[in-house]
Amino acid sequence: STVQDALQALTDLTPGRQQILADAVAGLSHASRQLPSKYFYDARGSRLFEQITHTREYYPTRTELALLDRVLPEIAQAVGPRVHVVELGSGSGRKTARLLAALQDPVAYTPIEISRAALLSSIDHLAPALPDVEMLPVCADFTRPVQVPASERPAARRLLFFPGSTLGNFADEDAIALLSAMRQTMGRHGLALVGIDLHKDPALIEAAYNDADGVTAAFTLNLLARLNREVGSDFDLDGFRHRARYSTARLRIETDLVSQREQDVHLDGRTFHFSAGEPIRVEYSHKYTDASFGHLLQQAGLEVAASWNADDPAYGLRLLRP
Ligand code: AVI
Repeated sequence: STVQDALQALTDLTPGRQQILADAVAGLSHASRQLPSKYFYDARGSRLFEQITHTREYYPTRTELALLDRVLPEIAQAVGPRVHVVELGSGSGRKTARLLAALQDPVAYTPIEISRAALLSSIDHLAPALPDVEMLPVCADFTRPVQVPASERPAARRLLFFPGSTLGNFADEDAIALLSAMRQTMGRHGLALVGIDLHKDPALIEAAYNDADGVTAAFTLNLLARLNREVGSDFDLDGFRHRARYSTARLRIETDLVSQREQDVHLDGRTFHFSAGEPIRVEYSHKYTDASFGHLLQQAGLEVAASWNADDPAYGLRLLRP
């Protein structure tokens, strides 16, 4: 099909060994050690994340799905007919299919995704069910402004879709840069529908990132297994432990891998010395209030056009406009 042809022509922008190595060396050389959470998502990491979304404790995914189902008619009303839906990251397909089915005569769908394989599979899932929606995938880094291909039928406006509270994984500075890039990608008449997890009882939040079966711990530790395999480091997976704590001052889960003893890790001919109890910061998951989210929007030149919340546990969808 023409969609398959278009996909074949796309360059795979998945970060290669050199990029991952450079990021790992830079992060471990920092006084407060860190590794980028985007590297969680290799094949095993993506499977483990999917498993996390089915644990009893991890409420965001099921809460967002239920909220979406409840308010989709209102979203469709607010967005209007003939939109071009642009999704940041290749969605689970589940949320995207529901959104496209609820909208009035959507003209096109563009997933923006850095991995060509993930793009392929999202289109494979969606195209058969939505024959009237033109599929226009783009292989790109969605943290920068993206040129969205024009649809055959003219679109009334673009609707960017960024569910899952993935925004929360970005530090505030990076979240502002991403929201600014989204403002450019959506255009003057565009909108964005963003899912955000909200501040609530810290015990509930911490439980979601410390599930009793240890799926989240396995997910976090998989980062070290991936680095060992792909860039040749020698992290001892029993030498580090998952720790996720909620900071009520900064409204975010801070996830660390904590060295269980004094030890050396080797990477690219360098030695990284760890003391007992020394953490590597591997992830943030921000939980917003109206004030903290409003602050990001203001810095990015966006405002809230409409807002929907689930109450228990609290979770939000925000329709944004420039
Ligand atoms: C993908 N992202 C929104 C998840 C979150 O909740 O921050 C990733 C995750 N990390 C641990 N559990 C889930």
